[in-house]
Formats: sequence, C-alpha cells, structure tokens
Amino acid sequence: MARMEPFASRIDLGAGTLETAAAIIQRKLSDMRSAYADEAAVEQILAAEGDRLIYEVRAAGIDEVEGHIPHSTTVIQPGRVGDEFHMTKGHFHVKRDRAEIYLCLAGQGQLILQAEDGTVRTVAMERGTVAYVPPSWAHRTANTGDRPFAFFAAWPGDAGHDYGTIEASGFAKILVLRDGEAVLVDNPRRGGRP
Ligand code: M6P
Ligand code: ZN
Repeated sequence: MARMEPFASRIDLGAGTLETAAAIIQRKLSDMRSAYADEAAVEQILAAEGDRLIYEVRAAGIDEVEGHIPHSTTVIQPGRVGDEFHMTKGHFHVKRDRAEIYLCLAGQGQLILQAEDGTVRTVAMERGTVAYVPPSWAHRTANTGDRPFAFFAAWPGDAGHDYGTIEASGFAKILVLRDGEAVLVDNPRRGGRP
C-alpha cells in the first residue's frame, strides 16, 4: 500500500457533519423509490411536492481497500414516506464478516439490522450512542425524530457495499409511525418486489 500522509478532519458536533468531505452523496426520494413499502405514497409525494432530500453522506475520502478505515457522517432529514420513517438504503457488506461502528451525534433514530436468515433487530440511537454493527448483519438507519438525525460511521476498507441483496427483497420489517410510536412491522412488500 502506498504511504499516506496523516491527516485530521473536523466534525461540526452540533450538526453532526464532517466539515470537509472528499465526497458528498445525496440520496433523494427519487433515488430510492423501491426502498419504501408504500409505493403510492412515494409517487404522491413526487407528484405533489417534487423530489425530496432524504439523506446526505459526507465521506473522508479514504480508499476502500484492506487496511484502511473509511469513515463518514450521515444526516437523515426528518420525515416519513407514508407511515415509514426516512431512512438510508441499507446494505450488507460484500465481505459479510466485516463489522462497522456508529456514533450518534445529533437527533434520534434507530439502527435496523437484518441477518441473512431474515432476523431483524433494532438499536435506538441518540446523541452519544455508540452502536456496533456485528459481522454479517445488513444495516440501515432511520430518523424517528423531528430534527435531522446525524451519526459518524467507520468500517473496514475492504468491507464493500452490497446494496443488491436488500434492493431485491427489502428488509423483512419496516419502521413505521403507529399511534405516535415508532414500531417495527412486517414489510408488506417483502419478497414481492417487481
Ligand atoms: C453510513 C455508513 C456508510 C453508508 C451510509 C449510508 O455512513 O454505513 O458506509 O454509505 O451510512 O448508508 P447506505 O450506504 O446504506 O445508503
Ligand atoms: Zn456498512
């Protein structure tokens, strides 16, 4: 591996964002149409109000290769699509035995994890929560609050992002607002995606 110069970044601890980022990815509703269970709600939002920013990832720009530790901040805007809270696309790691660590910096949310056999777990996150994604769990985060939800993430450089498995079948469960509470319910579209 080529020698790399040491460096430091700064995180705005109020907003929970990397102040300088080598790469910024914005995911809008139109980029993740199939991620939400309520297809009609997606189309209704797009028609009525146009596109919507769901989340932004600011990455430090570390090479995604073995030995490095890429890291980023993610900010998910508050809101819902139908009953379902705004969330990230979610992914497995290509190398399933690679873990990841999250530090919540602002807002409130939940980390939603799914094992290969469909088992789903959630971990509540608020400022100061360190959440561990063990090897072999797909992971997605959802904003359950009314302010932006921000967290720092770091993962092994050779982990890789496998989005296809989740895109193909979705998570087994979705996080929705029911009677004022965030609850996990069966995904009505699980396995039946076009
Ligand atoms: C965290 C990390 C990143 C990931 C981002 C958004 O910052 O897990 O690797 O890219 O969240 O999640 P996703 O890639 O699933 O949209
Ligand atoms: Zn990951």
